[in-house]
Amino acid sequence: MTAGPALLVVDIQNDFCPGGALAVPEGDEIIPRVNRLVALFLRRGLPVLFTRCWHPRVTKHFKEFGGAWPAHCIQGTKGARFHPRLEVPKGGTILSKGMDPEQDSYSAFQATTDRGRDLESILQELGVGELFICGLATDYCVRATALDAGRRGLKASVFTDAVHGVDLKPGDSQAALREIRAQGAKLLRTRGIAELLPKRN
Ligand code: VGL
Repeated sequence: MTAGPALLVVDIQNDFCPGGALAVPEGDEIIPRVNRLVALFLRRGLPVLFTRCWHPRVTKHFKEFGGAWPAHCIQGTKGARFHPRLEVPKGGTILSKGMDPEQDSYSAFQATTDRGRDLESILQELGVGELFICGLATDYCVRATALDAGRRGLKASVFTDAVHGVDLKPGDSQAALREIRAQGAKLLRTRGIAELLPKRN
Protein backbone atom coordinates (compact mmCIF):
# COMPACT_ATOMS: atom_id res chain seq x y z
CA MET A 1 0.00 0.00 0.00
CA THR A 2 1.32 3.48 -0.80
CA ALA A 3 1.69 5.76 2.16
CA GLY A 4 -1.14 8.28 2.21
CA PRO A 5 -1.72 11.66 3.82
CA ALA A 6 -3.39 12.45 7.15
CA LEU A 7 -4.36 15.69 8.86
CA LEU A 8 -3.17 16.46 12.38
CA VAL A 9 -4.94 19.24 14.29
CA VAL A 10 -2.78 20.37 17.19
CA ASP A 11 -4.10 21.74 20.49
CA ILE A 12 -6.99 24.00 19.49
CA GLN A 13 -8.14 24.30 23.09
CA ASN A 14 -9.80 27.10 25.03
CA ASP A 15 -6.68 27.92 27.06
CA PHE A 16 -4.67 28.58 23.88
CA CYS A 17 -7.34 30.90 22.47
CA PRO A 18 -8.24 34.47 23.43
CA GLY A 19 -9.66 34.50 26.97
CA GLY A 20 -7.69 31.37 27.91
CA ALA A 21 -4.90 30.94 30.45
CA LEU A 22 -2.13 30.83 27.81
CA ALA A 23 -3.84 32.61 24.96
CA VAL A 24 -2.11 32.64 21.60
CA PRO A 25 -2.94 36.07 20.19
CA GLU A 26 -5.69 35.57 17.59
CA GLY A 27 -5.28 31.82 18.01
CA ASP A 28 -8.97 31.30 17.28
CA GLU A 29 -8.74 33.00 13.89
CA ILE A 30 -7.45 29.83 12.27
CA ILE A 31 -10.47 27.77 13.32
CA PRO A 32 -12.67 28.28 10.23
CA ARG A 33 -9.77 27.29 8.00
CA VAL A 34 -9.00 24.27 10.17
CA ASN A 35 -12.67 23.22 10.01
CA ARG A 36 -12.52 23.37 6.21
CA LEU A 37 -9.38 21.22 6.20
CA VAL A 38 -11.00 18.67 8.52
CA ALA A 39 -14.08 18.48 6.29
CA LEU A 40 -11.96 18.12 3.15
CA PHE A 41 -9.83 15.28 4.55
CA LEU A 42 -12.93 13.47 5.82
CA ARG A 43 -14.68 13.82 2.45
CA ARG A 44 -11.66 12.22 0.83
CA GLY A 45 -11.76 9.40 3.36
CA LEU A 46 -8.40 10.45 4.83
CA PRO A 47 -7.50 10.20 8.52
CA VAL A 48 -7.93 13.24 10.75
CA LEU A 49 -6.39 13.23 14.21
CA PHE A 50 -6.64 15.75 17.03
CA THR A 51 -4.20 16.39 19.86
CA ARG A 52 -4.77 18.16 23.13
CA CYS A 53 -2.57 19.21 26.04
CA TRP A 54 -3.91 17.37 29.04
CA HIS A 55 -1.92 18.35 32.09
CA PRO A 56 -2.22 17.32 35.71
CA ARG A 57 -2.62 20.19 38.17
CA VAL A 58 0.98 19.74 39.32
CA THR A 59 3.61 19.49 36.57
CA LYS A 60 7.08 20.87 35.92
CA HIS A 61 5.60 22.36 32.76
CA PHE A 62 4.01 25.11 34.90
CA LYS A 63 5.84 28.17 36.28
CA GLU A 64 4.65 27.39 39.78
CA PHE A 65 6.62 24.13 39.69
CA GLY A 66 9.73 25.30 37.87
CA GLY A 67 8.53 25.43 34.26
CA ALA A 68 7.94 28.15 31.71
CA TRP A 69 4.17 28.49 31.57
CA PRO A 70 1.16 29.63 33.56
CA ALA A 71 -1.11 26.72 34.49
CA HIS A 72 -3.22 25.75 31.45
CA CYS A 73 -5.14 22.83 29.90
CA ILE A 74 -5.63 21.07 33.21
CA GLN A 75 -7.38 17.73 32.70
CA GLY A 76 -11.16 18.01 32.87
CA THR A 77 -11.31 21.82 33.03
CA LYS A 78 -13.02 24.15 30.59
CA GLY A 79 -9.64 25.50 29.52
CA ALA A 80 -8.59 22.03 28.37
CA ARG A 81 -11.68 21.52 26.19
CA PHE A 82 -11.45 21.94 22.47
CA HIS A 83 -12.55 25.38 21.35
CA PRO A 84 -16.33 25.35 20.87
CA ARG A 85 -16.02 26.43 17.23
CA LEU A 86 -13.62 23.60 16.36
CA GLU A 87 -15.63 20.89 14.62
CA VAL A 88 -14.39 17.61 16.04
CA PRO A 89 -16.19 14.80 14.21
CA LYS A 90 -18.03 12.19 16.25
CA GLY A 91 -15.69 9.34 16.95
CA GLY A 92 -12.70 11.44 15.86
CA THR A 93 -9.35 10.22 17.15
CA ILE A 94 -8.09 12.32 20.05
CA LEU A 95 -4.61 12.01 21.48
CA SER A 96 -3.58 13.59 24.78
CA LYS A 97 -0.14 14.67 25.87
CA GLY A 98 1.54 16.37 28.80
CA MET A 99 0.26 13.94 31.43
CA ASP A 100 3.78 13.17 32.68
CA PRO A 101 4.47 15.79 35.39
CA GLU A 102 8.21 15.57 34.67
CA GLN A 103 8.04 16.53 30.98
CA ASP A 104 6.87 19.36 28.73
CA SER A 105 5.73 16.96 25.97
CA TYR A 106 5.32 19.49 23.17
CA SER A 107 5.36 16.90 20.39
CA ALA A 108 2.25 15.07 19.22
CA PHE A 109 4.49 11.99 19.00
CA GLN A 110 4.42 11.99 22.82
CA ALA A 111 0.62 11.85 22.81
CA THR A 112 -1.57 8.80 23.35
CA THR A 113 -5.23 7.90 23.00
CA ASP A 114 -7.30 6.96 26.05
CA ARG A 115 -6.41 3.36 25.22
CA GLY A 116 -2.72 4.16 25.29
CA ARG A 117 -2.00 4.07 21.55
CA ASP A 118 0.62 6.52 20.35
CA LEU A 119 0.59 8.61 17.22
CA GLU A 120 3.34 6.71 15.45
CA SER A 121 1.61 3.34 15.78
CA ILE A 122 -1.71 4.80 14.64
CA LEU A 123 -0.09 6.35 11.58
CA GLN A 124 1.64 3.08 10.78
CA GLU A 125 -1.57 1.15 11.04
CA LEU A 126 -3.40 3.61 8.80
CA GLY A 127 -0.60 3.57 6.25
CA VAL A 128 0.14 7.28 6.66
CA GLY A 129 3.40 8.53 5.18
CA GLU A 130 2.64 12.22 5.02
CA LEU A 131 1.41 14.35 7.89
CA PHE A 132 -0.33 17.67 7.22
CA ILE A 133 -0.16 19.80 10.35
CA CYS A 134 -2.26 22.75 11.53
CA GLY A 135 -3.15 24.25 14.91
CA LEU A 136 -1.46 25.86 17.92
CA ALA A 137 1.18 26.91 18.67
CA THR A 138 3.60 27.35 15.78
CA ASP A 139 6.65 27.90 17.98
CA TYR A 140 5.98 25.03 20.45
CA CYS A 141 3.76 22.06 19.74
CA VAL A 142 3.50 22.52 15.96
CA ARG A 143 7.27 22.99 15.73
CA ALA A 144 8.09 19.99 17.91
CA THR A 145 5.60 17.81 16.04
CA ALA A 146 6.85 18.74 12.58
CA LEU A 147 10.49 18.19 13.56
CA ASP A 148 9.63 14.87 15.19
CA ALA A 149 7.73 13.70 12.11
CA GLY A 150 10.83 14.30 10.00
CA ARG A 151 13.01 12.40 12.45
CA ARG A 152 10.66 9.44 12.15
CA GLY A 153 10.86 9.38 8.39
CA LEU A 154 7.44 10.87 7.73
CA LYS A 155 6.91 13.66 5.26
CA ALA A 156 5.56 16.67 7.11
CA SER A 157 3.76 19.69 5.72
CA VAL A 158 2.70 22.68 7.81
CA PHE A 159 -0.14 25.00 6.76
CA THR A 160 1.31 28.44 7.43
CA ASP A 161 -2.13 30.05 7.31
CA ALA A 162 -3.69 27.51 9.70
CA VAL A 163 -1.19 27.77 12.54
CA HIS A 164 -0.58 30.54 15.04
CA GLY A 165 2.31 31.18 17.42
CA VAL A 166 2.84 32.36 21.00
CA ASP A 167 5.80 34.62 20.05
CA LEU A 168 7.09 35.08 23.58
CA LYS A 169 9.91 36.78 21.70
CA PRO A 170 8.79 38.54 18.53
CA GLY A 171 9.81 36.44 15.54
CA ASP A 172 9.73 33.06 17.33
CA SER A 173 7.06 31.70 15.01
CA GLN A 174 8.86 32.81 11.85
CA ALA A 175 12.06 31.26 13.19
CA ALA A 176 10.19 28.03 13.96
CA LEU A 177 8.81 27.87 10.41
CA ARG A 178 12.29 28.43 8.97
CA GLU A 179 13.64 25.66 11.17
CA ILE A 180 10.84 23.33 10.15
CA ARG A 181 11.57 23.98 6.48
CA ALA A 182 15.33 23.60 6.98
CA GLN A 183 14.65 20.13 8.39
CA GLY A 184 12.95 19.11 5.18
CA ALA A 185 9.29 19.72 5.93
CA LYS A 186 7.11 21.58 3.48
CA LEU A 187 5.40 24.89 4.22
CA LEU A 188 2.21 25.43 2.31
CA ARG A 189 -1.05 27.35 2.37
CA THR A 190 -4.49 25.84 2.68
CA ARG A 191 -5.58 27.25 -0.70
CA GLY A 192 -5.18 24.68 -3.43
CA ILE A 193 -4.72 21.73 -1.05
CA ALA A 194 -7.79 19.96 -2.47
CA GLU A 195 -5.93 19.44 -5.76
CA LEU A 196 -2.93 17.91 -3.99
CA LEU A 197 -4.87 15.25 -2.11
CA PRO A 198 -5.76 11.89 -3.63
CA LYS A 199 -9.32 11.63 -4.93
CA ARG A 200 -11.59 9.26 -3.12
CA ASN A 201 -11.86 5.97 -4.96
C1 VGL B 1 2.02 24.81 23.87
C2 VGL B 1 3.11 26.37 25.12
C3 VGL B 1 2.94 25.60 26.24
C4 VGL B 1 1.49 24.41 22.53
C5 VGL B 1 1.85 24.03 24.96
O1 VGL B 1 0.47 23.69 22.47
O2 VGL B 1 2.10 24.80 21.52
N1 VGL B 1 2.65 25.98 23.94
N2 VGL B 1 2.33 24.44 26.14
